[in-house]
Amino acid sequence: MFFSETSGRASPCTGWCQSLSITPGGSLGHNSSFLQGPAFAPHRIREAIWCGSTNSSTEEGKELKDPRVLTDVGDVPIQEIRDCAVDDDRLMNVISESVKLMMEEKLGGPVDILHLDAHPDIYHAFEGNIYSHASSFAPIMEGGYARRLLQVGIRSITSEGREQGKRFGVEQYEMRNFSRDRHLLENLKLGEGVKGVYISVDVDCLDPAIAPGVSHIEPGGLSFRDVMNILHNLQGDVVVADVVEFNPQRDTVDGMTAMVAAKLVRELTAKISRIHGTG
Ligand SMILES: [Mn+2]
Repeated sequence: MFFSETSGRASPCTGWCQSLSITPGGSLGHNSSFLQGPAFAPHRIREAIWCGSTNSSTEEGKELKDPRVLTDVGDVPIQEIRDCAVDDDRLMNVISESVKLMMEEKLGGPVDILHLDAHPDIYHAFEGNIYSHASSFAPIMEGGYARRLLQVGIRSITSEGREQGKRFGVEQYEMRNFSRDRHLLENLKLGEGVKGVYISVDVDCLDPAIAPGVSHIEPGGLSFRDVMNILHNLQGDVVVADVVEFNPQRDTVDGMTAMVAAKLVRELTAKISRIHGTG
């Protein structure tokens, strides 16, 4: 699932099914605190996934053209529904119910969440907005939907972000300590005893030199290979994933960040699929 806007992440039931990776996009810009360009992301990511400059095999040898690995079910028409004057509370229900239809069997209990982001997105209500993209993880933790929340790539965090992290027992791994934490993060084992693992990737976890097409440019981030190592080596039953905050309006003319976001979707889809790769 690639949501352009992190508000979509606040639903505890969003995600891909496991053996069949369903990939709905969602476009929602109005809860963004700065720019709204991410609303255009799903279309650009789709184009980049199937771009002729690369092939349809993932790094570990899974074939994306196999519908058991990737099935694209289109977008949830979030912005269109909002244009009909549907308010945010009801919008959240639309998102939740749409995804519940697709993955009912995977609901009904907490997960472990691996969250890659420059920001902890855990304000109670950023600028008074509980649906702000900077507040996604507060309702998840308040609602008990996550047993563990690991935040990786953090390098823009306020005292409130740290306090909220302590309050909810969040494991916050800050970039300034990444060389110390690298071994641990590249050998994670999560999801045992709960419903599985939810991976949420904000594209700005990456260094902006690699992925400049984001609204909140924050130097000093992860390399693409750092992220791949963390994801490929993760041991656990990954049941849900999202890729958020790619802003095509800030991308390079050759669409570098679109390719980065697309590769994240490709590799995450493969991680969820139970089909064995050839790599
Ligand atoms: Mn972020």
